[in-house]
Amino acid sequence: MSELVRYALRDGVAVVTIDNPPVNALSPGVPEGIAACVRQAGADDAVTAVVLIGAGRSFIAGADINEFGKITSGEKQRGEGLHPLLAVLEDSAKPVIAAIHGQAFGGGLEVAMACAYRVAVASAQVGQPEVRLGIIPGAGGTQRLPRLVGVEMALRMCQFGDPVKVPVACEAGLIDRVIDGDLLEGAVAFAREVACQPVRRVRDRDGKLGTAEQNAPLFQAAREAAAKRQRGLEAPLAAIAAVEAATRLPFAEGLREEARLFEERLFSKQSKALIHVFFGERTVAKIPDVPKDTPVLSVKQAAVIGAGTMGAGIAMTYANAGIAVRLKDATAEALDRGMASIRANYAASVAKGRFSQQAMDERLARISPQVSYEGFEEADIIIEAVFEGMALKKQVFAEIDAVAKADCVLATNTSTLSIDEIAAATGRPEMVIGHHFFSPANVMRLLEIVRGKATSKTVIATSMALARTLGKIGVLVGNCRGFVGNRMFHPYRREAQFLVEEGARVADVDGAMTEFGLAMGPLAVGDLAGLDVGWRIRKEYRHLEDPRARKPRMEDALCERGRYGQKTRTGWYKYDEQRRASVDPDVEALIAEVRAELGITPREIGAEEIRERLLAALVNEGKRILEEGIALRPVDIDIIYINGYGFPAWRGGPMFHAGIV
Ligand code: T1G
Repeated sequence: MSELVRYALRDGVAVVTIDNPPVNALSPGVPEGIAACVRQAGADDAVTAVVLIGAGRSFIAGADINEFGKITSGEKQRGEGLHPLLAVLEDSAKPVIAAIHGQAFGGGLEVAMACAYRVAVASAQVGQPEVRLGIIPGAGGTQRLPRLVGVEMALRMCQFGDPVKVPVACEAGLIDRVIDGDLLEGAVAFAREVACQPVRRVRDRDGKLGTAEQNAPLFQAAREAAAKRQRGLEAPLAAIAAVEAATRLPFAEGLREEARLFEERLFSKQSKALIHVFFGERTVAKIPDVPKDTPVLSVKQAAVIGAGTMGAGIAMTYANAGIAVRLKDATAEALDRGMASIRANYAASVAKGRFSQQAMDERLARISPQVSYEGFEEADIIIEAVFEGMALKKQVFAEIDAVAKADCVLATNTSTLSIDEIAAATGRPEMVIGHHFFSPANVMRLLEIVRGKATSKTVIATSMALARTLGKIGVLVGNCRGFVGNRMFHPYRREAQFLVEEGARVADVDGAMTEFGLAMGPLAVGDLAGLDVGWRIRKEYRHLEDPRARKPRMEDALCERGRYGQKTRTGWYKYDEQRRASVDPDVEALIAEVRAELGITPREIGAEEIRERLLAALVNEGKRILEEGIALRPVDIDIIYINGYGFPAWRGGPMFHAGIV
């Protein structure tokens, strides 16, 4: 018995409690402790059955992910993994009942499936999320799951990794009973009920495996879905192959095939990258100079100024999180437009079945459109999302400074302007912070939280906690032009223009990056955002530019001809009514003109050079940002690029991909 796993007797039932906070991961000592307790129960005649339960908030969240790095670095051998424990559970003469609350994920579910029975509270979730780490279940999950729930559901669970709620899992045969009331009490009662009944090991149940004819279309469909929705990812295909092995091979051979596929994935670059991202998403919440116990302000009421695309999206974000939000704009017309876009957005979600009409009505009811500052004095946070001009932002901040209560967080959604300059328009710069949402604000997970020189630690801690409440990934960054994401995006998009001016085809520049795994190439992104946005800023800051620095010419030339991108149906590409892009001969002609003007003789430029130069532009700016302390760590930049700019998570982010960790 160890402090990680406790043993107790209750009405002739051995209760084995795993206590490895925070999530009862199967860290070294835990599997061994469980096995020792099950053996102890087996040797005790007074014991008729065993209940396995987690202390704290969860059953078992899976293998200890920290261990994988030690194995792949050669620091430790993988050994037999969980298989010795699974054998003890499965061969126990007395039935072992897994009692599940919170999560039974990965190895946690695999442990539970090696038990004779599984009971759970309705609020718990089960799943095999391994593919999200670039691996697959490695302890029999792909072999036992189809035997319990059938091939189709097992495939879906192993290929996509989504959690399943207990009532659904019970319906499918994965959970034997849903326990109402106290889980331990219910599990002990269930154990006494089944103590003397014969047990059929899951591995011996083949009734749900179906036949090759029945399964062939399922595997075909799974592979097609992987090609469409999981482009570039290797683990889903390995998960499909492992489940397929369960339908073709005897259990022991299927287990060996799973182990082979697991090993391949564990040592893959994609798994290292995805594990880097898993921990990275948690590391970014740790701010060295803002202690974990920094007081956090409560945010029950919000107010947004500006009902444009961003303001409306931000208001939806708060309403979706259950927070009442006032939405102010200067004119009723602007407000009506904003509210109309919110209603249309929600209606589209209801039409797609994302949520019910009632949920839409509840969210809408949380948004109060208005043209005055009425009620702003009650707001716990005010978010400014007006036109991206410093004069207007300063005016708005002076106004809210006059109405907001003392402990109201004053946030600006600016995407490039100085937080310090905006804060100076108020008498309380310590309450001012940047909350840079990414469009569409109600969809994109990233929230760049920009600290000003005077921003207080409480306002930072409140913002980080609020990001979680809003379902966002909050990344704290320093104040400079473009902060982190947009600042890096600038040289990246500039290099894309240089490549075209030197001879690369527009579609090849974008194609090289979509092939790399980005959702969109740099030029298509410019067309989407509007080339005129950058053009206006360049004209405003022309006087600050280094006259010696090489400047791209192409996007100015496009804008001078009114080719702003999708909004004008012409930009780098031309667009049809459905906004489908195609190469535009006029652009080709303009490119030739610009090359001639610049005295450039075009040359062939291949995908490798394109990728190398664009990624170098991104990473070199990232290095400067780290040197200046604008980003805390390389992983913060990776999380920003994955969640705000479509950088493929399975590449780990730009800095990880460049070997900078
Ligand atoms: N191993 C190690 N640490 C883990 C962990 C794990 N499996 N899961 C969470 N943590 C840490 C996390 O880094 C954080 O640390 C703290 O626990 C709280 O986590 C053999 C091979 C369970 C839904 O993929 O999905 O089993 O920041 O902030 O929001 O075939 O954690 O406090 O220092 O996420 O309440 C499969 C991963 C593993 C589940 C809880 N299992 N975890 O969410 O807390 S591979 C997973 C989660 C495997 C088998 C295979 C979530 C959660 P820190 P948290 P949460």
